[in-house]
Amino acid sequence: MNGAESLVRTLLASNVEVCFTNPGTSEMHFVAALDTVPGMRCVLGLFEGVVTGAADGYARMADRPAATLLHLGPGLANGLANLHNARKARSPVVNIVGEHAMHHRGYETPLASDVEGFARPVSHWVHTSPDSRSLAGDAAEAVRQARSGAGKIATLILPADTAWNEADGPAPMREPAPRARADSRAIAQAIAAIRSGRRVTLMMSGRALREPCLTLAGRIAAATGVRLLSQQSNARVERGGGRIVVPRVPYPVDQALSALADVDVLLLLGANPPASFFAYPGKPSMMTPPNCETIRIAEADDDLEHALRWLADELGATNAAPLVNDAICMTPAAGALTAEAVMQSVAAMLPANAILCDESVSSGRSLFRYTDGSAPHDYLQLTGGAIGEGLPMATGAAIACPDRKVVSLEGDGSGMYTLQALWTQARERLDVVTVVLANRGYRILQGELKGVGIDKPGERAQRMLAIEDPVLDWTALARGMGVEAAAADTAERFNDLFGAALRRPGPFLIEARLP
Ligand SMILES: Cc1ncc(C[n+]2csc(CCOP(=O)(O)OP(=O)(O)O)c2C)c(N)n1
Repeated sequence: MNGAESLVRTLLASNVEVCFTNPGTSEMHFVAALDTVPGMRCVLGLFEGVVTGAADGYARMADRPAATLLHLGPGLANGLANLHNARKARSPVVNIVGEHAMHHRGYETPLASDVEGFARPVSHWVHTSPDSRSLAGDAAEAVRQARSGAGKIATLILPADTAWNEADGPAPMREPAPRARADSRAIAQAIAAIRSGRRVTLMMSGRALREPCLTLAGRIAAATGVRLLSQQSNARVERGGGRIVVPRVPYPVDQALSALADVDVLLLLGANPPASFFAYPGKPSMMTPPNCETIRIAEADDDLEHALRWLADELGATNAAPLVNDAICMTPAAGALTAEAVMQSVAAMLPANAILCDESVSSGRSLFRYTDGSAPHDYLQLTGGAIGEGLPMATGAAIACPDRKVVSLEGDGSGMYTLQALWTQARERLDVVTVVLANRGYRILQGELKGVGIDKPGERAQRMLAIEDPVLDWTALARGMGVEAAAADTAERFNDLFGAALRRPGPFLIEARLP
Protein backbone atom coordinates (compact mmCIF):
# COMPACT_ATOMS: atom_id res chain seq x y z
CA MET A 1 0.00 0.00 0.00
CA ASN A 2 1.36 3.45 -0.86
CA GLY A 3 1.00 6.57 1.28
CA ALA A 4 -1.94 7.93 -0.72
CA GLU A 5 -3.94 4.75 -0.19
CA SER A 6 -3.11 4.73 3.53
CA LEU A 7 -4.34 8.33 3.66
CA VAL A 8 -7.69 7.61 1.98
CA ARG A 9 -8.22 4.53 4.16
CA THR A 10 -7.39 6.56 7.27
CA LEU A 11 -9.84 9.31 6.33
CA LEU A 12 -12.58 6.70 5.89
CA ALA A 13 -11.68 5.04 9.18
CA SER A 14 -12.02 8.49 10.78
CA ASN A 15 -15.52 8.91 9.34
CA VAL A 16 -14.52 11.38 6.61
CA GLU A 17 -16.50 10.13 3.64
CA VAL A 18 -16.68 13.12 1.29
CA CYS A 19 -13.79 14.82 -0.46
CA PHE A 20 -14.28 18.06 -2.40
CA THR A 21 -11.46 18.22 -4.89
CA ASN A 22 -9.61 20.29 -7.42
CA PRO A 23 -6.43 18.32 -7.99
CA GLY A 24 -3.22 18.71 -10.00
CA THR A 25 -0.12 16.68 -10.79
CA SER A 26 1.18 16.58 -7.24
CA GLU A 27 -2.09 15.00 -6.03
CA MET A 28 -2.36 12.33 -8.75
CA HIS A 29 -1.57 9.45 -6.41
CA PHE A 30 -4.34 10.59 -4.11
CA VAL A 31 -6.71 10.73 -7.09
CA ALA A 32 -5.63 7.24 -8.14
CA ALA A 33 -6.10 5.94 -4.58
CA LEU A 34 -9.72 7.13 -4.68
CA ASP A 35 -10.27 4.49 -7.35
CA THR A 36 -8.64 1.69 -5.42
CA VAL A 37 -10.38 2.43 -2.14
CA PRO A 38 -14.18 2.28 -2.28
CA GLY A 39 -16.34 4.45 -0.04
CA MET A 40 -15.06 8.00 -0.49
CA ARG A 41 -17.50 10.30 -2.31
CA CYS A 42 -15.42 12.63 -4.45
CA VAL A 43 -16.93 15.86 -5.66
CA LEU A 44 -15.13 17.99 -8.20
CA GLY A 45 -15.32 21.78 -7.93
CA LEU A 46 -14.14 23.86 -10.86
CA PHE A 47 -12.62 26.53 -8.64
CA GLU A 48 -11.08 26.10 -5.20
CA GLY A 49 -13.50 28.61 -3.64
CA VAL A 50 -16.23 26.14 -4.55
CA VAL A 51 -14.28 23.29 -2.96
CA THR A 52 -13.69 25.06 0.36
CA GLY A 53 -17.14 26.69 0.53
CA ALA A 54 -18.77 23.31 -0.12
CA ALA A 55 -16.68 21.74 2.65
CA ASP A 56 -17.99 24.47 4.98
CA GLY A 57 -21.62 23.89 3.97
CA TYR A 58 -21.19 20.14 4.31
CA ALA A 59 -19.66 20.43 7.79
CA ARG A 60 -22.39 22.76 9.02
CA MET A 61 -25.06 20.23 8.10
CA ALA A 62 -23.25 16.91 8.63
CA ASP A 63 -21.59 17.90 11.92
CA ARG A 64 -18.43 16.18 10.74
CA PRO A 65 -15.64 17.19 8.43
CA ALA A 66 -15.26 16.62 4.74
CA ALA A 67 -11.81 16.66 3.21
CA THR A 68 -10.72 19.07 0.53
CA LEU A 69 -8.02 18.25 -2.00
CA LEU A 70 -6.17 21.34 -3.18
CA HIS A 71 -3.27 21.87 -5.54
CA LEU A 72 -0.19 23.26 -3.78
CA GLY A 73 0.05 26.85 -2.52
CA PRO A 74 -1.90 28.57 -5.34
CA GLY A 75 -4.76 26.04 -5.23
CA LEU A 76 -5.05 26.53 -1.49
CA ALA A 77 -4.81 30.30 -1.93
CA ASN A 78 -7.75 30.28 -4.34
CA GLY A 79 -9.80 28.64 -1.59
CA LEU A 80 -8.70 30.85 1.29
CA ALA A 81 -11.70 33.21 1.48
CA ASN A 82 -14.14 30.38 2.07
CA LEU A 83 -11.77 28.74 4.53
CA HIS A 84 -11.85 32.07 6.34
CA ASN A 85 -15.66 31.85 6.34
CA ALA A 86 -15.49 28.22 7.51
CA ARG A 87 -13.13 29.19 10.31
CA LYS A 88 -15.56 31.87 11.50
CA ALA A 89 -18.38 29.31 11.28
CA ARG A 90 -16.26 26.93 13.38
CA SER A 91 -16.77 24.27 10.78
CA PRO A 92 -14.57 21.20 10.94
CA VAL A 93 -12.60 20.91 7.68
CA VAL A 94 -9.62 18.72 6.74
CA ASN A 95 -7.58 20.25 3.92
CA ILE A 96 -5.25 17.95 2.04
CA VAL A 97 -2.87 20.13 0.08
CA GLY A 98 -0.38 18.75 -2.40
CA GLU A 99 3.27 19.79 -2.39
CA HIS A 100 6.33 18.92 -4.41
CA ALA A 101 8.21 15.76 -3.47
CA MET A 102 10.73 16.33 -0.70
CA HIS A 103 13.77 16.04 -3.03
CA HIS A 104 12.18 18.55 -5.46
CA ARG A 105 11.38 21.26 -2.95
CA GLY A 106 14.76 23.01 -3.12
CA TYR A 107 14.36 24.02 -6.78
CA GLU A 108 12.80 27.28 -7.93
CA THR A 109 10.00 25.73 -10.01
CA PRO A 110 6.80 27.53 -11.10
CA LEU A 111 4.58 26.08 -8.37
CA ALA A 112 7.13 26.20 -5.57
CA SER A 113 5.60 28.29 -2.78
CA ASP A 114 5.26 28.60 0.97
CA VAL A 115 2.28 26.26 1.36
CA GLU A 116 2.38 26.39 5.15
CA GLY A 117 2.49 30.18 4.93
CA PHE A 118 -0.69 30.22 2.82
CA ALA A 119 -2.37 27.80 5.19
CA ARG A 120 -1.53 29.25 8.57
CA PRO A 121 -3.88 32.27 8.87
CA VAL A 122 -6.98 30.20 8.09
CA SER A 123 -5.93 26.99 9.84
CA HIS A 124 -5.88 26.03 13.50
CA TRP A 125 -3.47 23.20 12.72
CA VAL A 126 -0.93 22.94 9.89
CA HIS A 127 1.39 20.01 9.32
CA THR A 128 3.60 18.81 6.47
CA SER A 129 3.95 15.04 6.41
CA PRO A 130 7.66 14.13 6.35
CA ASP A 131 7.36 10.66 4.79
CA SER A 132 4.95 8.06 3.51
CA ARG A 133 4.97 6.02 6.71
CA SER A 134 3.93 9.06 8.81
CA LEU A 135 1.08 10.03 6.52
CA ALA A 136 -1.65 7.80 7.96
CA GLY A 137 -0.97 8.90 11.54
CA ASP A 138 -0.83 12.53 10.41
CA ALA A 139 -4.18 12.16 8.66
CA ALA A 140 -5.81 10.66 11.76
CA GLU A 141 -4.40 13.58 13.74
CA ALA A 142 -5.73 16.09 11.17
CA VAL A 143 -9.25 14.69 11.56
CA ARG A 144 -8.93 14.69 15.34
CA GLN A 145 -7.86 18.33 15.24
CA ALA A 146 -10.73 19.26 12.91
CA ARG A 147 -13.24 17.60 15.25
CA SER A 148 -11.97 19.28 18.38
CA GLY A 149 -14.02 21.94 20.16
CA ALA A 150 -16.82 23.29 18.00
CA GLY A 151 -14.82 22.54 14.83
CA LYS A 152 -11.41 23.49 13.47
CA ILE A 153 -9.59 23.88 10.17
CA ALA A 154 -6.80 21.31 9.89
CA THR A 155 -4.42 21.51 6.93
CA LEU A 156 -2.27 18.52 6.07
CA ILE A 157 0.37 19.13 3.42
CA LEU A 158 1.28 16.15 1.36
CA PRO A 159 4.64 16.13 -0.47
CA ALA A 160 4.12 13.97 -3.58
CA ASP A 161 6.62 11.30 -2.52
CA THR A 162 4.77 10.71 0.75
CA ALA A 163 1.87 9.64 -1.48
CA TRP A 164 3.77 7.35 -3.84
CA ASN A 165 6.20 5.68 -1.43
CA GLU A 166 5.39 2.56 0.56
CA ALA A 167 3.27 2.96 3.74
CA ASP A 168 2.44 0.66 6.63
CA GLY A 169 -1.35 0.88 6.37
CA PRO A 170 -4.17 3.07 7.65
CA ALA A 171 -4.26 4.59 11.13
CA PRO A 172 -7.27 4.24 13.43
CA MET A 173 -9.60 7.09 14.32
CA ARG A 174 -8.49 9.38 17.14
CA GLU A 175 -11.01 10.98 19.44
CA PRO A 176 -10.73 14.68 20.29
CA ALA A 177 -10.70 15.76 23.93
CA PRO A 178 -14.21 16.22 25.34
CA ARG A 179 -15.50 19.77 25.20
CA ALA A 180 -14.59 21.92 28.17
CA ARG A 181 -17.36 22.74 30.62
CA ALA A 182 -18.38 26.16 31.88
CA ASP A 183 -16.61 27.40 34.96
CA SER A 184 -18.71 27.34 38.15
CA ARG A 185 -17.74 30.96 38.88
CA ALA A 186 -19.12 32.11 35.53
CA ILE A 187 -22.34 30.19 36.15
CA ALA A 188 -22.62 31.70 39.65
CA GLN A 189 -22.03 35.20 38.28
CA ALA A 190 -24.66 34.69 35.60
CA ILE A 191 -27.19 33.43 38.14
CA ALA A 192 -26.48 36.36 40.47
CA ALA A 193 -26.97 38.78 37.59
CA ILE A 194 -30.25 37.15 36.56
CA ARG A 195 -31.52 37.26 40.16
CA SER A 196 -30.37 40.86 40.68
CA GLY A 197 -33.32 42.39 38.86
CA ARG A 198 -31.06 44.07 36.32
CA ARG A 199 -31.94 43.77 32.63
CA VAL A 200 -30.09 40.71 31.40
CA THR A 201 -29.63 39.56 27.80
CA LEU A 202 -28.32 36.10 26.95
CA MET A 203 -26.47 36.30 23.65
CA MET A 204 -25.86 32.97 21.97
CA SER A 205 -24.15 31.48 18.96
CA GLY A 206 -22.84 28.12 17.74
CA ARG A 207 -24.55 25.00 19.02
CA ALA A 208 -26.69 27.09 21.36
CA LEU A 209 -28.85 28.01 18.36
CA ARG A 210 -29.88 24.40 17.79
CA GLU A 211 -31.88 21.91 19.81
CA PRO A 212 -31.76 20.88 22.61
CA CYS A 213 -30.00 24.12 23.58
CA LEU A 214 -32.69 26.37 22.12
CA THR A 215 -35.44 24.90 24.27
CA LEU A 216 -33.26 25.11 27.38
CA ALA A 217 -32.53 28.78 26.65
CA GLY A 218 -36.22 29.37 25.94
CA ARG A 219 -37.14 27.86 29.31
CA ILE A 220 -34.60 30.08 31.10
CA ALA A 221 -36.03 33.13 29.32
CA ALA A 222 -39.60 32.16 30.18
CA ALA A 223 -38.82 31.48 33.84
CA THR A 224 -36.62 34.50 34.53
CA GLY A 225 -37.38 37.27 32.03
CA VAL A 226 -33.88 37.09 30.54
CA ARG A 227 -33.94 38.26 26.93
CA LEU A 228 -32.53 35.95 24.25
CA LEU A 229 -30.49 37.26 21.36
CA SER A 230 -28.24 35.67 18.78
CA GLN A 231 -25.01 36.93 17.33
CA GLN A 232 -25.36 38.81 14.03
CA SER A 233 -23.65 36.04 12.01
CA ASN A 234 -24.15 32.40 12.89
CA ALA A 235 -23.20 29.17 11.16
CA ARG A 236 -26.52 27.40 11.55
CA VAL A 237 -29.76 28.30 13.31
CA GLU A 238 -32.90 26.23 13.73
CA ARG A 239 -35.67 28.67 12.87
CA GLY A 240 -39.29 28.92 11.83
CA GLY A 241 -42.73 28.27 13.27
CA GLY A 242 -42.76 26.30 16.53
CA ARG A 243 -39.12 27.12 17.19
CA ILE A 244 -37.78 29.27 20.03
CA VAL A 245 -37.90 33.03 19.44
CA VAL A 246 -34.31 34.34 19.25
CA PRO A 247 -33.87 37.65 17.42
CA ARG A 248 -30.38 38.49 16.18
CA VAL A 249 -28.27 41.61 16.55
CA PRO A 250 -29.13 43.77 13.50
CA TYR A 251 -26.43 44.62 10.93
CA PRO A 252 -26.96 48.43 10.74
CA VAL A 253 -25.09 50.10 13.60
CA ASP A 254 -27.92 52.40 14.70
CA GLN A 255 -30.35 49.50 14.86
CA ALA A 256 -27.83 47.35 16.74
CA LEU A 257 -27.22 50.15 19.24
CA SER A 258 -30.90 50.57 19.94
CA ALA A 259 -31.44 46.78 20.17
CA LEU A 260 -28.84 46.65 22.94
CA ALA A 261 -29.45 50.09 24.48
CA ASP A 262 -31.12 48.88 27.66
CA VAL A 263 -28.87 45.92 28.47
CA ASP A 264 -27.40 46.07 31.97
CA VAL A 265 -25.76 42.66 31.83
CA LEU A 266 -24.79 40.73 28.71
CA LEU A 267 -24.29 36.99 29.14
CA LEU A 268 -22.23 35.42 26.37
CA LEU A 269 -22.83 31.79 25.50
CA GLY A 270 -20.60 30.75 22.62
CA ALA A 271 -20.92 34.27 21.25
CA ASN A 272 -18.46 37.11 20.77
CA PRO A 273 -19.06 40.53 22.33
CA PRO A 274 -21.24 42.43 19.83
CA ALA A 275 -18.84 44.64 17.87
CA SER A 276 -20.23 46.21 14.70
CA PHE A 277 -19.30 44.61 11.37
CA PHE A 278 -17.34 47.72 10.33
CA ALA A 279 -16.19 50.91 12.00
CA TYR A 280 -17.93 54.14 10.93
CA PRO A 281 -16.78 57.71 11.58
CA GLY A 282 -18.23 59.01 14.84
CA LYS A 283 -19.88 55.70 15.82
CA PRO A 284 -18.82 53.24 18.51
CA SER A 285 -17.40 49.80 17.70
CA MET A 286 -19.07 48.03 20.61
CA MET A 287 -22.85 47.85 20.42
CA THR A 288 -23.50 47.52 24.16
CA PRO A 289 -23.79 50.65 26.33
CA PRO A 290 -20.53 51.70 28.06
CA ASN A 291 -21.73 50.68 31.53
CA CYS A 292 -22.96 47.23 30.48
CA GLU A 293 -21.41 44.33 32.38
CA THR A 294 -20.37 41.36 30.22
CA ILE A 295 -20.12 37.83 31.61
CA ARG A 296 -18.65 35.08 29.44
CA ILE A 297 -20.45 31.91 30.49
CA ALA A 298 -18.87 29.64 27.91
CA GLU A 299 -16.84 29.90 24.71
CA ALA A 300 -18.00 28.46 21.39
CA ASP A 301 -15.68 25.47 21.78
CA ASP A 302 -17.18 24.58 25.15
CA ASP A 303 -20.10 22.30 25.97
CA LEU A 304 -22.91 24.86 25.63
CA GLU A 305 -25.69 22.37 26.31
CA HIS A 306 -24.12 21.49 29.63
CA ALA A 307 -23.90 25.18 30.59
CA LEU A 308 -27.56 25.75 29.70
CA ARG A 309 -28.73 22.67 31.62
CA TRP A 310 -26.75 23.85 34.61
CA LEU A 311 -28.30 27.32 34.43
CA ALA A 312 -31.81 25.96 33.89
CA ASP A 313 -31.47 23.63 36.90
CA GLU A 314 -30.13 26.35 39.19
CA LEU A 315 -32.81 28.78 38.09
CA GLY A 316 -35.65 26.26 38.43
CA ALA A 317 -36.46 26.74 34.77
CA THR A 318 -36.46 23.14 33.54
CA ASN A 319 -40.23 22.97 33.18
CA ALA A 320 -41.02 26.52 32.07
CA ALA A 321 -42.84 26.78 28.73
CA PRO A 322 -40.62 28.62 26.26
CA LEU A 323 -41.87 31.30 23.89
CA VAL A 324 -42.05 29.89 20.37
CA ASN A 325 -42.72 31.47 16.98
CA ASP A 326 -46.26 30.97 15.72
CA ALA A 327 -46.41 28.87 12.57
CA ILE A 328 -48.01 31.34 10.18
CA CYS A 329 -49.89 30.38 7.07
CA MET A 330 -48.56 33.09 4.78
CA THR A 331 -49.65 33.98 1.30
CA PRO A 332 -46.99 34.41 -1.38
CA ALA A 333 -46.49 37.96 -2.66
CA ALA A 334 -48.43 39.38 -5.59
CA GLY A 335 -47.73 42.14 -8.11
CA ALA A 336 -44.35 43.77 -8.63
CA LEU A 337 -41.30 41.63 -7.93
CA THR A 338 -39.33 43.48 -5.25
CA ALA A 339 -36.71 42.04 -2.91
CA GLU A 340 -39.31 42.07 -0.16
CA ALA A 341 -41.80 40.21 -2.39
CA VAL A 342 -39.22 37.46 -3.00
CA MET A 343 -38.59 37.12 0.74
CA GLN A 344 -42.33 36.94 1.42
CA SER A 345 -42.89 34.27 -1.21
CA VAL A 346 -39.87 32.22 -0.15
CA ALA A 347 -41.04 32.38 3.47
CA ALA A 348 -44.59 31.40 2.54
CA MET A 349 -43.58 28.50 0.28
CA LEU A 350 -40.52 27.15 2.10
CA PRO A 351 -41.02 23.41 2.59
CA ALA A 352 -40.70 21.88 6.05
CA ASN A 353 -37.17 20.80 6.93
CA ALA A 354 -35.61 22.89 4.17
CA ILE A 355 -32.07 24.23 4.42
CA LEU A 356 -32.09 27.95 3.73
CA CYS A 357 -28.69 29.28 2.61
CA ASP A 358 -28.57 33.04 2.71
CA GLU A 359 -26.19 35.22 0.75
CA SER A 360 -28.92 37.63 -0.28
CA VAL A 361 -27.00 40.60 1.14
CA SER A 362 -29.14 43.78 1.05
CA SER A 363 -32.09 42.05 -0.64
CA GLY A 364 -32.59 39.82 2.39
CA ARG A 365 -33.15 42.54 4.97
CA SER A 366 -36.74 41.40 5.56
CA LEU A 367 -36.00 37.66 5.39
CA PHE A 368 -35.97 37.02 9.15
CA ARG A 369 -39.19 38.94 9.68
CA TYR A 370 -40.96 36.71 7.17
CA THR A 371 -39.32 33.37 7.98
CA ASP A 372 -40.01 33.55 11.74
CA GLY A 373 -43.33 31.89 10.95
CA SER A 374 -42.19 29.67 8.05
CA ALA A 375 -42.11 25.90 8.19
CA PRO A 376 -39.24 24.77 10.47
CA HIS A 377 -35.91 24.96 8.69
CA ASP A 378 -32.16 25.33 9.15
CA TYR A 379 -30.77 28.76 8.35
CA LEU A 380 -27.18 29.06 7.12
CA GLN A 381 -25.54 32.42 6.54
CA LEU A 382 -22.22 34.00 5.70
CA THR A 383 -20.11 34.01 8.85
CA GLY A 384 -16.87 35.61 7.73
CA GLY A 385 -18.13 38.47 5.57
CA ALA A 386 -16.26 37.14 2.51
CA ILE A 387 -18.89 36.96 -0.21
CA GLY A 388 -18.83 34.13 -2.71
CA GLU A 389 -19.74 31.44 -0.21
CA GLY A 390 -23.48 31.04 -0.83
CA LEU A 391 -23.56 28.82 -3.92
CA PRO A 392 -20.74 26.51 -2.69
CA MET A 393 -22.26 26.35 0.80
CA ALA A 394 -25.62 25.28 -0.66
CA THR A 395 -23.78 22.65 -2.71
CA GLY A 396 -22.06 21.19 0.34
CA ALA A 397 -25.26 21.30 2.42
CA ALA A 398 -27.10 19.38 -0.30
CA ILE A 399 -24.41 16.69 -0.31
CA ALA A 400 -24.62 16.39 3.48
CA CYS A 401 -28.43 16.15 3.46
CA PRO A 402 -29.62 14.47 0.24
CA ASP A 403 -33.17 14.10 1.62
CA ARG A 404 -33.69 17.79 2.26
CA LYS A 405 -34.50 20.65 -0.09
CA VAL A 406 -31.89 23.39 -0.19
CA VAL A 407 -33.01 26.92 -1.03
CA SER A 408 -30.13 29.22 -1.84
CA LEU A 409 -30.74 32.99 -1.85
CA GLU A 410 -27.92 34.68 -3.70
CA GLY A 411 -27.01 38.28 -4.53
CA ASP A 412 -26.05 38.70 -8.16
CA GLY A 413 -22.75 40.33 -7.18
CA SER A 414 -21.88 37.65 -4.62
CA GLY A 415 -22.97 34.88 -6.95
CA MET A 416 -20.39 35.82 -9.57
CA TYR A 417 -17.46 34.94 -7.29
CA THR A 418 -18.08 31.20 -7.27
CA LEU A 419 -20.81 30.52 -9.82
CA GLN A 420 -18.94 27.37 -10.91
CA ALA A 421 -20.74 25.73 -7.96
CA LEU A 422 -23.76 25.47 -10.27
CA TRP A 423 -21.85 23.03 -12.47
CA THR A 424 -21.15 20.82 -9.44
CA GLN A 425 -24.84 20.99 -8.50
CA ALA A 426 -25.78 19.82 -12.00
CA ARG A 427 -23.14 17.11 -12.12
CA GLU A 428 -24.07 15.71 -8.71
CA ARG A 429 -27.85 16.18 -9.38
CA LEU A 430 -28.21 18.14 -6.14
CA ASP A 431 -31.58 19.26 -4.86
CA VAL A 432 -30.86 22.98 -4.75
CA VAL A 433 -33.17 25.81 -5.80
CA THR A 434 -31.10 28.94 -6.33
CA VAL A 435 -32.79 32.33 -6.34
CA VAL A 436 -30.53 35.04 -7.74
CA LEU A 437 -31.54 38.49 -6.52
CA ALA A 438 -30.65 40.35 -9.68
CA ASN A 439 -30.56 44.03 -8.74
CA ARG A 440 -27.60 44.63 -11.08
CA GLY A 441 -25.52 46.40 -8.47
CA TYR A 442 -23.47 46.12 -5.33
CA ARG A 443 -26.53 47.62 -3.64
CA ILE A 444 -25.30 47.27 -0.08
CA LEU A 445 -22.16 49.22 -0.91
CA GLN A 446 -24.21 52.08 -2.28
CA GLY A 447 -25.65 52.41 1.27
CA GLU A 448 -22.24 51.88 2.86
CA LEU A 449 -20.88 54.86 0.90
CA LYS A 450 -23.40 57.05 2.69
CA GLY A 451 -22.63 55.26 5.97
CA VAL A 452 -18.98 56.28 5.87
CA GLY A 453 -19.97 59.88 5.12
CA ILE A 454 -19.74 60.09 1.30
CA ASP A 455 -23.07 61.64 0.37
CA LYS A 456 -22.45 62.57 -3.22
CA PRO A 457 -20.37 59.87 -4.90
CA GLY A 458 -19.00 60.81 -8.33
CA GLU A 459 -19.59 58.88 -11.52
CA ARG A 460 -16.43 56.82 -11.19
CA ALA A 461 -17.23 55.74 -7.64
CA GLN A 462 -20.78 54.82 -8.65
CA ARG A 463 -19.46 52.81 -11.58
CA MET A 464 -17.49 50.62 -9.15
CA LEU A 465 -20.76 49.64 -7.47
CA ALA A 466 -22.87 48.96 -10.58
CA ILE A 467 -22.85 45.65 -12.47
CA GLU A 468 -25.41 46.49 -15.17
CA ASP A 469 -23.22 47.20 -18.18
CA PRO A 470 -23.23 44.57 -19.49
CA VAL A 471 -26.23 42.98 -17.76
CA LEU A 472 -25.52 39.49 -16.38
CA ASP A 473 -27.78 36.89 -17.95
CA TRP A 474 -28.14 34.44 -15.08
CA THR A 475 -30.41 32.04 -16.93
CA ALA A 476 -27.78 31.70 -19.66
CA LEU A 477 -24.97 31.37 -17.12
CA ALA A 478 -26.87 28.60 -15.30
CA ARG A 479 -27.80 26.73 -18.47
CA GLY A 480 -24.22 26.96 -19.62
CA MET A 481 -23.30 24.94 -16.53
CA GLY A 482 -26.10 22.40 -16.91
CA VAL A 483 -28.61 23.93 -14.49
CA GLU A 484 -32.10 24.62 -15.80
CA ALA A 485 -33.15 28.19 -15.21
CA ALA A 486 -35.84 30.78 -15.81
CA ALA A 487 -36.34 34.44 -15.03
CA ALA A 488 -39.18 36.17 -13.19
CA ASP A 489 -40.16 39.82 -13.22
CA THR A 490 -43.50 39.58 -11.45
CA ALA A 491 -44.31 38.00 -8.10
CA GLU A 492 -46.82 35.64 -9.73
CA ARG A 493 -44.24 34.34 -12.18
CA PHE A 494 -41.73 33.94 -9.35
CA ASN A 495 -44.25 31.97 -7.29
CA ASP A 496 -44.97 29.66 -10.21
CA LEU A 497 -41.30 29.02 -10.88
CA PHE A 498 -40.39 28.62 -7.23
CA GLY A 499 -43.28 26.22 -6.59
CA ALA A 500 -42.36 24.11 -9.62
CA ALA A 501 -38.67 24.11 -8.67
CA LEU A 502 -39.53 22.92 -5.16
CA ARG A 503 -41.64 20.08 -6.53
CA ARG A 504 -39.02 18.69 -8.93
CA PRO A 505 -35.76 17.06 -7.92
CA GLY A 506 -32.41 18.43 -9.01
CA PRO A 507 -31.02 21.91 -9.29
CA PHE A 508 -32.94 24.87 -10.70
CA LEU A 509 -32.09 28.56 -10.82
CA ILE A 510 -34.53 31.46 -10.80
CA GLU A 511 -33.27 34.87 -11.78
CA ALA A 512 -35.47 37.28 -9.81
CA ARG A 513 -35.24 40.50 -11.80
CA LEU A 514 -35.52 43.23 -9.20
CA PRO A 515 -35.88 46.98 -9.58
C1 LIG B 1 -14.43 38.56 -0.70
C2 LIG B 1 -15.15 39.87 -0.65
N1 LIG B 1 -14.92 40.79 -1.59
C3 LIG B 1 -15.58 41.97 -1.55
C4 LIG B 1 -16.47 42.25 -0.56
C5 LIG B 1 -17.16 43.61 -0.47
N2 LIG B 1 -18.58 43.49 -0.75
C6 LIG B 1 -19.49 43.39 0.23
S1 LIG B 1 -21.02 43.27 -0.33
C7 LIG B 1 -20.51 43.39 -1.93
C8 LIG B 1 -21.49 43.40 -3.04
C9 LIG B 1 -22.57 42.40 -2.91
O1 LIG B 1 -23.38 42.48 -4.04
P1 LIG B 1 -24.66 41.59 -4.20
O2 LIG B 1 -24.37 40.20 -3.86
O3 LIG B 1 -25.23 41.84 -5.55
O4 LIG B 1 -25.66 42.11 -3.09
P2 LIG B 1 -26.33 43.57 -2.95
O5 LIG B 1 -25.30 44.45 -2.39
O6 LIG B 1 -26.76 44.02 -4.30
O7 LIG B 1 -27.45 43.36 -2.03
C10 LIG B 1 -19.13 43.50 -2.00
C11 LIG B 1 -18.36 43.60 -3.26
C12 LIG B 1 -16.67 41.24 0.41
N3 LIG B 1 -17.53 41.40 1.42
N4 LIG B 1 -16.02 40.06 0.33
